[in-house]
Amino acid sequence: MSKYYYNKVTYCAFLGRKSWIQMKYREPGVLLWRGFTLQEFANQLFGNKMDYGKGRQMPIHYGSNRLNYFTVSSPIATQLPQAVGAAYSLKMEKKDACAITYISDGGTSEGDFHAALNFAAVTEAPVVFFCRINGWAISTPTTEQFRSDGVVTRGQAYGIRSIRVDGNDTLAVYSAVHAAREIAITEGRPILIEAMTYRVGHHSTSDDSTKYRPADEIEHWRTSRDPISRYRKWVQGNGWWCDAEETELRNNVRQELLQAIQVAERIPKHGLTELFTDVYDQVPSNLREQQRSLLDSIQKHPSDYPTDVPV
Ligand SMILES: Cc1ncc(C[n+]2csc(CCOP(=O)(O)OP(=O)(O)O)c2C)c(N)n1
Repeated sequence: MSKYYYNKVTYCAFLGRKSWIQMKYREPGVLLWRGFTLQEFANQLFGNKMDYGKGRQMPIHYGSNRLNYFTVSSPIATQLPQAVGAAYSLKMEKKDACAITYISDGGTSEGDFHAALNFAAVTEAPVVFFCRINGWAISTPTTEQFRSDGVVTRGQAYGIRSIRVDGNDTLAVYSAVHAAREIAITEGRPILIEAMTYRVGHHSTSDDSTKYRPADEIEHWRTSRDPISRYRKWVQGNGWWCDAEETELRNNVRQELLQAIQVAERIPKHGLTELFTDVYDQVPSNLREQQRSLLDSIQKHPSDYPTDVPV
C-alpha cells in the first residue's frame, strides 16, 4: 500500500485513541483500524488462552482494554446506555475524549436506545451515537421498524444534534464522524449520526435473505451503490492505489489470515474452571456448587464434552 495513501487515511480516520468505543457486532473494522492484530482476532474466534475473554464469549465478541474497546454486547442496544455512562465519566474527569457507540435500525426500537438518548441529552455527555441504517433487521425492513423520518428526527426530538449522511460514501462518513467528535468534545454534548446504507450480505451464515427480499434489490445495491468500488475509484483517480497493489495486498492478507488461524488453532484453551472466575472477588457458594456439578457431569458423561478443554 502506498505510504502516502496509508498515512493520509490513517490520519483522517483517527477518532482519537483516548476515545472509548462501545460497539455492536458489525465493527471489527474499527478495531482493526485501532491496531487489533489478525492474531488477536483469530485468538478470540478460537477462544484460546490468548483470547482476552478467556473463551467465555461467542465468536466475534471482541474486546480490548489496550485499545479502549469494550467487549461487544450481544443483546441489541445494551451498549448504548453504557456508552453514555462512559462518556459522562470522561466528562467528569475532564478528559479530551468522547465515547462512540454503534447501533443499526432494528436496535433503535429497543427501550435502551431511547433511554440512552435521553440520558445523554440531559447529562450533556460527550457521546457519538452512530446509527447505521442498513435497511433490514434480519427479515424486518425499516418500513416495519419505524414510521418516523428515520432516526435523525428522533435524535432531534431528544434535543440531540443529528446528522444524516450517505453511509456508502467513505469520505462523507469520515467528515461526519470527525465533525461529531469535535462537537462532542469541545461543546461537551451528545451527537447522533444516521448513516444510510444497505446490508448487501445475508444477516448471518444461517440466513438466506432472498427468502424475504427481492434478489434484484440486493443486486442493485451490490453493483451500483457499492461503497468499496466508489472509494477505490477515488483513491485510484488520485494515483494513490492501483490494481497491482490491491492484488498484492489481498494475497498478503490472505496469507497472514491463514497463518493467524493456524497459530490460534494450536494454542490450548483455558481450563473450564475459568468459567466461574472474574465476576466476583471471591467465588460465591452458588457458583462453587455449579462448578462441582459441572465437573461431576463431565466425569459421568465424558463423551459429551470437548476433549481439548482442560478441566
Ligand atoms: C435484545 C435482543 N433481541 C433480539 C436479538 C436477536 N437478534 C440478533 S441480531 C438481530 C437483528 C438486529 O438488527 P439491527 O439492529 O438492524 O442490526 P443489523 O444486524 O442489521 O446490523 C436480532 C433481532 C438480540 N441479539 N438481542
